[in-house]
Amino acid sequence: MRNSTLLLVGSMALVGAVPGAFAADPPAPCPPLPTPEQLAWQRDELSMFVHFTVNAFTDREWGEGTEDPKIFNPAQLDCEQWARVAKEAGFKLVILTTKHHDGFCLFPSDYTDHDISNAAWKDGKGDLVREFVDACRKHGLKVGFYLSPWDRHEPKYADNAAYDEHFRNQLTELLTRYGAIAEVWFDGAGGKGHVYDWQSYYGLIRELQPKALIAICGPDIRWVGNEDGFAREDESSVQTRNGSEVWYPAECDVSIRPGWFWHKQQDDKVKSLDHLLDIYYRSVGRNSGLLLNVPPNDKGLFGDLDIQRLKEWRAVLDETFATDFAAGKTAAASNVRNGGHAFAAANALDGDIETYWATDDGTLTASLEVDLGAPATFNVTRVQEYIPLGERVRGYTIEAWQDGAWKEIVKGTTIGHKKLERFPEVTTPKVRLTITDARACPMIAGFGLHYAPRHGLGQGEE
Ligand code: FUL
Repeated sequence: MRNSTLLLVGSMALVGAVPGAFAADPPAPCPPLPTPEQLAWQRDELSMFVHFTVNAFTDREWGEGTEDPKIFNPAQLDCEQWARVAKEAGFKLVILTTKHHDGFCLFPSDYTDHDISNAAWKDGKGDLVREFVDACRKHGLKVGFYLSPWDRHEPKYADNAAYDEHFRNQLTELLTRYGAIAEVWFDGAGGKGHVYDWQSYYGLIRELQPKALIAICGPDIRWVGNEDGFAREDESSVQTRNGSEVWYPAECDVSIRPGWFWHKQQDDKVKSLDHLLDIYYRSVGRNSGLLLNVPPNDKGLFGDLDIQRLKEWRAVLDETFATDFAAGKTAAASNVRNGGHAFAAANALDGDIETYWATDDGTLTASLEVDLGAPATFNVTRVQEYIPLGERVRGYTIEAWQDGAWKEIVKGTTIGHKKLERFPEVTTPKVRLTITDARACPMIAGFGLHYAPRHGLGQGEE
């Protein structure tokens, strides 16, 4: 009896030590940390922007606010086409301009006549936002709303306080009629000199949709600072706001065409495949979200060339990342937290970003060596940190074993959720990732070696 009790206790301890892994003394958080919504957004990586308003009928980029709502008549509007295209291209969230600077609302608003209920489309009985939301949900996509603070139509815009109330009313309509909204996008353009009561907007959003992220002119997602789709090489989610460090990940917004809105003469000016691949590597591959705009035409449909290009883009990305030469290979590390299995080097190669290789507290530099078994040829590396417990790495290198010595192929600073590097192809049997600088013990959730049939290098400025 005594013996069997001992046996039972012994085996329970063993069971407890194996799969849970992370019960075994994980590193302490390294603040600031992402909220669950920021984390999910970063891991989603891809959002699609849809710019649509009267501009599709007037050939303008910024409507003046004096357009007759009647001109808005996308006779073949098919939000399901947008959603299908977005889904198939790998986007997780779609953000619609529910009101751009011209003030025309794609939803029937009780606070203006400058809206869809005075459009020719569906004799004013339609609600485009509703159709958009339904289509996204049907195809498993999250929904976001752009609502332009700058309003060139609304007479109340001249009076700050009156406009704040008007804007909150419209936000309330959007945030109470259409179910869960993942992101609210506040554009900083235009309206020079106008003072907005941002805090009251944020308060309302937190009250009505506590899980919605507030982007750009908002505290949750940061504008990367250009409209080219390019993040910095050392992009970090750790930023300083009012003297304190906060988690504030970057988003890269860029259009698939020269303009944000559809223009017939730009139908053949859709960005090239190489340009779009370059954008991917310089946004998602630099620890940022990509928000790629695809504007519907005056029929209410995405253009054939835009769709074709997105398909090509997805096909190349799938081909590139479907094969990982490091996956499941033998890994050894110069330091493993507690010396045990829970934080082993192999966790970085298991295809699961919830498991990670970690070092002991205070060990801020360490190497992970991967034996590929046989020489492999690749031209892209992928490194991912386990960001739920903070962003740590501030310097790293990747080396390939060549002619009897280690040769550096990548030297970087930040990693964050994902860092991709491109280079001319390398063939090697062994690779080494070295963390050279970190804010706290590094936690590496993913390390991959890929071969891109093309990766856009050489397009745009590096
Ligand atoms: C800018 C706007 O002025 C453009 O029209 C577009 O909406 C872009 C995303 O943001 O600031």
